[in-house]
Amino acid sequence: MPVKFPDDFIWGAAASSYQIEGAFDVDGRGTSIWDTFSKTAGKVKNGDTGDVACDHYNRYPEDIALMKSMGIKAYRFSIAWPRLFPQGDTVREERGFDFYNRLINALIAAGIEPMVTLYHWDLPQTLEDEGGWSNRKTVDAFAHYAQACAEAFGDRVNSWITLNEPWCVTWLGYSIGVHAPGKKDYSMAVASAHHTALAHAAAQRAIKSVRPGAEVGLTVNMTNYVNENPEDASVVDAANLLDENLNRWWIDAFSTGKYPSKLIAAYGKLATDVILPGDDALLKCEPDFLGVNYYSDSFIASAREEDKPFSEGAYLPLPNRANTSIPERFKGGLTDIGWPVTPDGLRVLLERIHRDWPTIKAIYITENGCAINDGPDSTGVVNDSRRVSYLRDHLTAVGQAVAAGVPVKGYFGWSIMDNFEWAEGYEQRFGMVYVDFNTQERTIKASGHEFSKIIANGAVS
Ligand code: IFM
Repeated sequence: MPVKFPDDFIWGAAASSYQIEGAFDVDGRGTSIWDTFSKTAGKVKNGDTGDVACDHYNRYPEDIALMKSMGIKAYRFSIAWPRLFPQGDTVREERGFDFYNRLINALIAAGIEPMVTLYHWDLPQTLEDEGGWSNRKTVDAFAHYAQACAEAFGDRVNSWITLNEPWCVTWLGYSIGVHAPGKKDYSMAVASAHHTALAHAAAQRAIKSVRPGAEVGLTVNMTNYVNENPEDASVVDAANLLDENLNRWWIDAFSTGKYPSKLIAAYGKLATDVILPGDDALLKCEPDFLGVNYYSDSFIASAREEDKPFSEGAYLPLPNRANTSIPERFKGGLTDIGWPVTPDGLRVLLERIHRDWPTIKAIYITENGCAINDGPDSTGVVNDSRRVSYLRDHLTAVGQAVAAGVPVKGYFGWSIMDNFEWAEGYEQRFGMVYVDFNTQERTIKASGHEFSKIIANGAVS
């Protein structure tokens, strides 16, 4: 049976500034934490950087034409904060504003709706030098930047995402240290978890103060923690704590003004030191939508003394431990980055969001995709058949959730094109369009053609 989508369903593709733009030192752009991190030896595979990336800064007309030819109706991109405010303060760089004006105008001329993410990880280095997201002052700087964007672009951009994946910003950036700024400091991470939640609400208020009709939301990365051993109470506890850490922290914050209580107890003084009286009211806000990034489910087999403590992965305090390895039954079909393929998990997750946070009136899948590193064959065709299946199966899951009454309003495939995959450099390819990083030639992959077909039919058939 074909899975049919509503006529007004938004079909989009996504990317982010540092991952595709390149032009790192052009038109007055300031240095971001990813410039610094990627140029620090040993941080990114093969020493790759985003200096050139997909050269989208110069090639955006070609990229927009490509999206148009694919039938894509909306494009989620991010603004590089240091292009607009190179020092992270209030001093503007007009050439940065000009670039995003050109990009937005070209999208609209092509009939593609722009959806803007304000923070997809390129923090001005000057702000990081003062503690970055662990410093509460960054919240004010972010609100100022958000308001400037709404003033400059809000006559043409209606949909705004404040931050992308604050969990990654916090835990990968400040505790595990595998993303910029590469800190391994648990207290900085807890502070960042709070400040990114405050930043979302502050930016939403700032945007609405100048564009009351704008649609504003937060994008979170989510998973289902599947309990592989449900009779074991310690696994239940571990799964709950992980769920609070990843799935609930930011959504509970804006929905209720409060964080999940077990986690607050576990963080103890680290949390109570940074959560100030009156913050409940500052955290609470009613977003117009939730952005969900989903790639795969996660699994917990055990939570025993001999398991790895979470704090080695450094996102939960000792003495919590868990074996979170991938079950055998998925190992035959991992994506090239090693993530299991669990399409029905997306339906389960969407139904859970609708059940647990009924005040969320609209959901966009702001990212979904897979790293499959197939390249062109001898005829130049990129037959990424595993991504074709991934796309079809995940969209089927979305369609089932919609049919069950979950208010999913749109789907943005990650990514429109292969790009700089953070600490993995250019080795992992998430694109529906293949990029030859030597020549910058673009080739629509089989999955890109499949996506076009699905968009044209409004259905997975
Ligand atoms: O490439 C990233 C993106 O920037 C954020 N979400 C996950 C993607 C794949 O790892």
